[in-house]
Amino acid sequence: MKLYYVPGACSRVPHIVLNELGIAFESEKVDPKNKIVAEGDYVQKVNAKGQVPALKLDNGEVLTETAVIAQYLADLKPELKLAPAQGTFERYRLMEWMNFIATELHKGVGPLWNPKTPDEIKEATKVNLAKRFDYITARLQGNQYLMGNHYTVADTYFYVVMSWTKNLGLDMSKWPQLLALCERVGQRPAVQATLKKEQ
Ligand SMILES: N[C@@H](CCC(=O)N[C@@H](CS)C(=O)NCC(=O)O)C(=O)O
Repeated sequence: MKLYYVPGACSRVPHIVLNELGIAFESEKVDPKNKIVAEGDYVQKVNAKGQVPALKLDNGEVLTETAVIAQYLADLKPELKLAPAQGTFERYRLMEWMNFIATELHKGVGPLWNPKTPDEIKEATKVNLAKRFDYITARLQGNQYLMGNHYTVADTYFYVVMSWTKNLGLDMSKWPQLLALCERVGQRPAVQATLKKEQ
């Protein structure tokens, strides 16, 4: 199994999950500019979407989409409970979080990355994000993690997206519970190992 990643990008999510599993895997850094990898052109040979993450399985299949790869990996070692068992209602709760993070947060911060985004759009984006942060804060009340008191891949995804907020000029001091969650996740050995590798 091989993970294609860009340091600090959303591909850090499956990278952390792979380290959580403690299984052997290969990884290759993709240069976001030329997108050339060992096989040749990344877009032609690995992921036609041109994005990371991509996970190449031992049978040659390539899986994409952060939320899906993270769950695929979690299911390889169900005993770690990084995702509730498939078919349970709790699994749909996890999928609800994964979809929310992917669409509202991961893609929600998108306009802030683009230097050409007009200031009023940036401000509207920040107002929208603030509503999402308020919502998550309310959901977190009394809980250590998004799914309750057990760490799951939703927390991994949330942690990675939140790690971009500083660079995006988002002041997170209004949401101390979210910062505390990120702090908790950041202390995990698998996260530390991933940060070291991606440096
Ligand atoms: N829908 C994809 C989006 C992946 C994505 O946005 N990847 C970014 C890095 S965080 C990327 O590769 N951007 C470079 C590009 O789009 O060319 C997912 O959820 O995995």
